[in-house]
Amino acid sequence: MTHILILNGPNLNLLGTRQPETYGTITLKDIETMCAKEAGRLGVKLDFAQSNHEGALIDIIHETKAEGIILNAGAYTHSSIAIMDAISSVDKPVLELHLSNIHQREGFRQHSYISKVAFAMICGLGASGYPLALRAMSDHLAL
Ligand code: CA2
Repeated sequence: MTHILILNGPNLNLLGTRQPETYGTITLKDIETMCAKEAGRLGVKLDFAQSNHEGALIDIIHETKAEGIILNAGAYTHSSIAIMDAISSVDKPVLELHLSNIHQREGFRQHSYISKVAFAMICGLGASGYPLALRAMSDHLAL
């Protein structure tokens, strides 16, 4: 069975509780539930994780048994050469995901280290981007 990890970075645990005008009212738990249903429809095994710590995210990337990783690295997207290097080190397809359209936001959000090592990127679709990313990764792994 295809095995996919959805990994979320810093502050995404706050989704649905603060700044609803930017990030919506759906919680990360709601997104996990949506993704679990989509995984069932697609017949894939899903791991869903979140950490506020750069090193913990890197450990998860190193240790996951998943064949593909969907990564919303949060603000580390724009700063973390270490996470970019971790992705390069594991030789697994990574799909970069963002709730917001980072290209319409502040200049410092418009550069992504993750894009350098991801095969694709979905952004600007809010929570709907998560099940879409799962479908896209499942299709990518089946190729
Ligand atoms: O749009 C995205 O998914 C981001 O990865 C979200 C990050 C941001 O730093 C990136 O530039 C784009 C921030 C996630 C913070 O989420 C919060 C949710 C509720 C309240 C406060 C922060």
